[in-house]
Amino acid sequence: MLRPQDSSTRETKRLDGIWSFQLDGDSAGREAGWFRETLPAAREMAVPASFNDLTADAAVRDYVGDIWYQRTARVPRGWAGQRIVLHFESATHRATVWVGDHEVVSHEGGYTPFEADITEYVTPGEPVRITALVNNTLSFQSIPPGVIEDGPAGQKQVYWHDFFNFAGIHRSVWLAATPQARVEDITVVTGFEGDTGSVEYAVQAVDADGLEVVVALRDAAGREVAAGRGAVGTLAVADVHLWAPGHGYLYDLEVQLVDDSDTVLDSYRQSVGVRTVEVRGTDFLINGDPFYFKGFGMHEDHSTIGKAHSPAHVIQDFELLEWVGANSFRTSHYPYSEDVLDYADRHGIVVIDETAAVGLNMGLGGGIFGGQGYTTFSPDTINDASREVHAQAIRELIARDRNHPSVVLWSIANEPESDTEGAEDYFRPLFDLARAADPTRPVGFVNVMLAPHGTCRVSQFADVIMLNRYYGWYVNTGDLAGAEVAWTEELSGWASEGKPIIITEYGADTLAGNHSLTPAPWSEEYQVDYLDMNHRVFDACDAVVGEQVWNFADFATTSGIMRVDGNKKGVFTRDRKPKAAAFALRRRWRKDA
Ligand code: GCB
Repeated sequence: MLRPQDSSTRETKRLDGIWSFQLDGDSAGREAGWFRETLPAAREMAVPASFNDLTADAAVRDYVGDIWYQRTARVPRGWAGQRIVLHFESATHRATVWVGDHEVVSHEGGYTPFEADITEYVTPGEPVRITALVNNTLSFQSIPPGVIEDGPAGQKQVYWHDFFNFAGIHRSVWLAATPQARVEDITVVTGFEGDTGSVEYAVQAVDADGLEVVVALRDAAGREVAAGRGAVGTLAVADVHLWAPGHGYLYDLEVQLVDDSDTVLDSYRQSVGVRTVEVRGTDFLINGDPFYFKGFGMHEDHSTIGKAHSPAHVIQDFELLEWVGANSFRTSHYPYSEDVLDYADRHGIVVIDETAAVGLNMGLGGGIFGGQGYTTFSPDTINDASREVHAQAIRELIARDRNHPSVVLWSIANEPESDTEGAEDYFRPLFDLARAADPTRPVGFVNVMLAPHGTCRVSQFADVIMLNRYYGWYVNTGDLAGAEVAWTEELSGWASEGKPIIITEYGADTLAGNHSLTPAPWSEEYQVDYLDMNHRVFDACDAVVGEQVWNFADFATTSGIMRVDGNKKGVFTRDRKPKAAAFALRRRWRKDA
C-alpha cells in the first residue's frame, strides 16, 4: 500500500473536519444498520482528534466500546474512469468502514493505515456516505492489551501501559484517485561505496501487463542523477550526498509506469535518503560512523486533541528537539503519524520506530494500573492469537516505514515480561519475522527493570540492548548516591554482552515550578541532579551508545495514585514549557549552546 499522493496521474481529497459521531454502548448500531442512513442520535466530532477530551462529559472521556463516525463527501467529478480509494491513516484501535451500504474494510490496530478500493460503490460527481465503526476496547488479543474487569459499579477497562487510552480517528482520512494500472508498492534499500551511492529499488505494479517501470532519481536541486528501467534494479549515484544525522538530505525517486510509446500511465514519487545502518560490536554505525543517540521517548499527546496528529504541534516539538540538542527519539509506544517520519527524514533526526506492543507485562506496576493477578503469557491471556495480532502489527509497521531513512532501528515491544520461558517462546518468532520483513535494520525490544541483567531471556534475540531504568526514582528513590552504585553495577553486566546499549528511558517525575534546596524528588532541581547522575553512569560505560530521557513532555495517563494530572517526567510541560532539566540537557547535548 502506498500513501495517497498528488502526482501527474493521481489526486487526493482530504476528508478532515467535522464528522457525525455517536457512541454505541450497547453495540446495537451494526445490527440496526446505522451505516444505511444518518446516525440516529448524532453529535458532532472533529477528525482528526481523540474524542475523549472534546466534550464536557466524563462518560465520553472514559467511554469504551463501539464509536460511530459518519460524513458524506462528494467524489470529484474529474475522477471518472479512475480507481477510487478510501484511505485511513489510522483509527484507534480498530475499525470497520462502510461506503454507502457496503462494508468495504476492517482493520485491527490503532496506529497503522488501511484502505479500500471503493470504485464500484461511488459515482464521480455524486456524494457518498462514509461510515466508520471505530472500537477502542482493549483485550488480551489486542496490541496494546487490556482487559475489561467487573467492578462494583459495572465494567471497567484496565490496561498495563502508562498513557491514557485516547481513541478515535487520529489522523487524516483521504479519498484518492489512482489509475487502474498502477504502482502499488515501492521498496528502496540504499548503500554507498566511496563516493558512489546505490539505490536498490523494487516496484510492485498492478494491472500492468505490457507496461514497463521507469525510474528517475533526482537530487535535491531537481537534477536527474540516475535512471533505470524494470521493476527491480540498482541505481548508481555518483558523488553521492549522504543522508546523515543532522543532515536530512533527500533524493526524489520518481517511479512511472509507461506503455510502449512511453506514455506515462502512473507516476509516484518516493523520497530516498542514502545511508547505511550497522551494528558492529558495541557500536551503532550510521554511514560507518559511530552514532550516539541523544533525545527522548516521546508521545503523540496534547491537551484537547489527545493523540491526534497536528502539523502545528509537530513543528513545535521538532523545534524544541533542535533547541535542546536532541538528535533522535523513539516513537514510544506506537507508530507515529507518517508526517512525523517525513519531518525526521527531512531534518536528519534519527528514529527508533516502535510497535504498539506496550504493556505485555501483567506484573508491571504492582497493580497500580489495575488488573492484578494475571499471568502474562498463558492460553487465557497473551496467547498465540495475541502473537498473531502482534506479528501483523510488526509487518504493518515495517511495510509502512521501511523507506524512511530516519528509521534506523525497530523496537518490537516496550517492557514486555521477558524473564520467563513463555516470553522467550513468544518473542523468538517475532524477531525472526521482523528480520525477514527488513533485513537491513537492527531489531530490538525495550527491556524492563523487572528483568535485570542475567534474568532477561529475550535480549539474546536483539541486535541492540534497549534499557528503561529508573534508579533514583522507582528504586533508590531520592538516594542518588545509592542509585549511582546500583545502576553502574547493573549496566556493567549488560556491557559484558558485547552489544550496543541504548538507555531508552530514564526519568523522574517533576512538578514544574516545584523547587528544593536539597535533592527532593518531584522538584526541578532533583530532575537535573537525577539526569546528571545517570549521565555519569553512561559516560563511564563504553557500550552505551545512546540516552533518551523519559519523557520529552508531560503526558496524560489513566488516573491512579502514582499519577497527578498525568505523568510528569517531561523535560517540558504538557504545553511545552521548559523545566530546568531542559536547560541542563541543552548544556550537555549542544556544545555550541
Ligand atoms: C516505563 C514505561 C513508560 C512509563 C514510564 C514511567 O518504563 O515504558 O511508558 O510512562 O516507565 O514513567 O513510569
